[in-house]
Amino acid sequence: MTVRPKIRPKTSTKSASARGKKNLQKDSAYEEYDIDGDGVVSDKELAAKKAIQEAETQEEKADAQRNMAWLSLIGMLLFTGLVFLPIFPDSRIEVLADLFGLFYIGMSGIVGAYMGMTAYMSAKR
Ligand SMILES: [Ca+2]
Repeated sequence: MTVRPKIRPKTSTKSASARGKKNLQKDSAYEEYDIDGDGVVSDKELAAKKAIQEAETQEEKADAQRNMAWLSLIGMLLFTGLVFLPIFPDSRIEVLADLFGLFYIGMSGIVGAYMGMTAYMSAKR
C-alpha cells in the first residue's frame, strides 16, 4: 500500500487584493451600497441601488415639472385677477393686449404639455 501525500491548500503569501479579492477603502462612500449589511457589495446590490437612484431622479424631475405646471396655472389666475383691479389703468391694458395673449398661450402651453406628458408616461408603463 502506497501512502499518498495529503494535498493541503496552499497558503498564499499574496495580499487579499492581489488574489482578486477586492475591498472597499476605509469609510468609503460606496459602503452604503451594501444594502443587507453582510460586508459584501454584490452585483445585485449595485443594480438595486442604481435602480433606486434612477427612480429618485425621475421623481425629482416629475416634482419639478408638476411645480412648474402649478405655478403657470396659479400665475394665469393671479394675473387675470390683477388686471381687473382698479389700480391697473385701461390705457395700459390696451397697449399690452397683444402681450397678454402671448402670456396666456405660453402659460397654458406649459400646463397642457405637463398634462399630455403625464398621460403619455402613465400610458407607457
Ligand atoms: Ca451585501
